[in-house]
Amino acid sequence: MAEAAALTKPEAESEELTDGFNLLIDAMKLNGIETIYGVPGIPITDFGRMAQAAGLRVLSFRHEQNAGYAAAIAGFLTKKPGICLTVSAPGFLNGLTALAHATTNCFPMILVSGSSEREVVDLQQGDYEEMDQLAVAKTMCKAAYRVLHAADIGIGLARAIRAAVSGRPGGVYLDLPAKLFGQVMNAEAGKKSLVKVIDAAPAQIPDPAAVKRALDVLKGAKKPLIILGKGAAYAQADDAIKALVEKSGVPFLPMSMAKGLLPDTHPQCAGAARSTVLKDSDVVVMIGARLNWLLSHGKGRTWGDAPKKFIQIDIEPKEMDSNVEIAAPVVGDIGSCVAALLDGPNGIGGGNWTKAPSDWMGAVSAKREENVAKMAPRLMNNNNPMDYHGALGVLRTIVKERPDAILVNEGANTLDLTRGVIDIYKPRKRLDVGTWGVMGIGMGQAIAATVETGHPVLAIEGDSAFGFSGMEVETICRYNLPVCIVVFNNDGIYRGTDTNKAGTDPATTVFVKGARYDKMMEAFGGVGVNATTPDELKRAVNAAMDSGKPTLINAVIDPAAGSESGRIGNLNPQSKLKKK
Ligand code: OXT
Ligand code: ADP
Ligand code: MG
Repeated sequence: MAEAAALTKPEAESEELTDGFNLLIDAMKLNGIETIYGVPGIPITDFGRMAQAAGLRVLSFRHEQNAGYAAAIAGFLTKKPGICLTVSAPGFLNGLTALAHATTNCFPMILVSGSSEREVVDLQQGDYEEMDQLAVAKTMCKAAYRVLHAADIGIGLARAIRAAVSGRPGGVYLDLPAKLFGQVMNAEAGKKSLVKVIDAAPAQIPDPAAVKRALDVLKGAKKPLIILGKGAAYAQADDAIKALVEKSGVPFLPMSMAKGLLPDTHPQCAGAARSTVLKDSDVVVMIGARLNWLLSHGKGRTWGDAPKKFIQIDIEPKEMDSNVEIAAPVVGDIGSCVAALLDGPNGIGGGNWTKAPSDWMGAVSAKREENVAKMAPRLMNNNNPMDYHGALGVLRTIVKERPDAILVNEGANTLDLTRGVIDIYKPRKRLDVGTWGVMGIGMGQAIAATVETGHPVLAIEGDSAFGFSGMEVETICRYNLPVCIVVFNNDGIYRGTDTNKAGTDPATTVFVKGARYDKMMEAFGGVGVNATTPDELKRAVNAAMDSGKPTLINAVIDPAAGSESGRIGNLNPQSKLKKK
């Protein structure tokens, strides 16, 4: 048998032995992995038990997809790969969406899955949960590896870690066939086979010529703009980015998960003047953001007719010119690139640098104040049933008073309006649906956010969005985590008012009317509250954030208040034929 060759035969009865289970645990500990998110079962049940006994934190979820989203966001928050552990075929497939999501969002994550035996899988002889998982995973991640011999576990994990965090971060798959776990070998040889990954994500210093080119382009700008993306939040170069923004005097636009890198209330923040700055700017500095659909691919109506030059800072050279010409590509890690742009007398931090024209910043501020003033009265409304703005008005104050809490957010209207209304004050405090706009990240992100940072979480969830991971309220209660979930319950997807004109089934976008999501939390010993007014909502959220008890508040929202797909209704294809 193939795996027999991998065994180092014990030389004497007294010889100290180790096995695949222990080698994997030792390799993880050696590389500073502290937490595993997963679902137990064949063939990794004992591994979970043993890892827990060895001091790793092993958090068991109710579904692998949620464990995977937890691992992915743990990677974003810590710059270390988040680990998701699953069983073979169905468990592996359940984790795969999260692996692809991690790769798409540039979050480092390793999906570790047990698998069936190679000999049986390759001959398709019908093993328990038989599937060629490595082949399936390859298209969904940055790298995929399989380990067949216990002596290779150290190398396998080292390769997975380095692949996940170096260069552009992403998802990695590690395939571990069942028999690997039980393989024994000499303990000393096993110890020697382990690899500590040195400098897993080496600094990537930009070419000085590229830095000079970028400075020259920026110097010529009359209406410059800095766009901060979640890559900038990931990079944890917070002080350098703040210095770049403030010393340049350039307005900045944070993408959703980059909110808080500098506070949304910062005088240079252009979040509330988005359309204006995209349209009117002449030079745009992209820092860890891609010109994908979220930025209308850098062209078209959103960007106006005036010619624009782009400076782009990114660790991935292939990102340059992906949608439009990049006049000044700066390839490297954000910390090094921003430091280089600030450096020296001619750099942005130097004595020879002239700040951006103040009339431009003035025009941006005026637009911003106009939009903020327009929104203000809507946030104070006390409508019953509540609308989104009335509910968000009170939540906005609660977040302001608790800037260390982490906000998790998903839905359509619930997502888009929360993003606009709730100011974020510190880096990496807003987590959401990311590049794919995926529903279901909510509970996984909430759990990992508090586990990884120790801070409480406020999760603002559309009722549909919450449904994708709602069973994890049991997980939140089981581990007694300080998570307050507010479900914006408008009886459906976008709105609760659709009707089916053809039959007796409900319309495709509506749910049970008057559902009580708070009862789900009560079922597992947490606190459930039904809130019908902004006052009730405020009281319940404050109590939850003060107590740290797992809480779910069913916030009753007017079913007619939302719009189709929130703010991205324009992306919905519609039939030009007469509707039936
Ligand atoms: O400058 P202008 O004048 O233009 O104004 C802008 C800002 O300047 C201004 N602004 C402000 N004004 C005042 N004060 C402040 N503080 C302020 N801040 C900003 O406001 C406007 C708007 O600003 P914004 O938001 O920055 O700009 P804009 O133009 O919207 O930005 C464009 C985008 C594209 C960057 C932005 O919209 C964005 O990031 N969008 C992300 C959208 C997204 O990802 N949506 C999620 C997917 S929708 C859909 O696919 C859904 N599904 C299908 C599905 C999915 N997704 N996944 C899976 C696995 N299966 C199925 C489903 C099932 S959503 C969904 C469920 C929905 O139902 P729920 O019940 O959960 O939710 P409800 O809708 O609530 O019912
Ligand atoms: P957003 O959705 O916020 O616009 P994206 O996910 O589209 O952000 O873009 C993030 C970008 O950041 C990716 O192109 C990725 O390569 C880049 N990135 C991630 N980490 C780093 C880093 N440490 N240094 C430089 N670029 C990075
Ligand atoms: Mg809804």
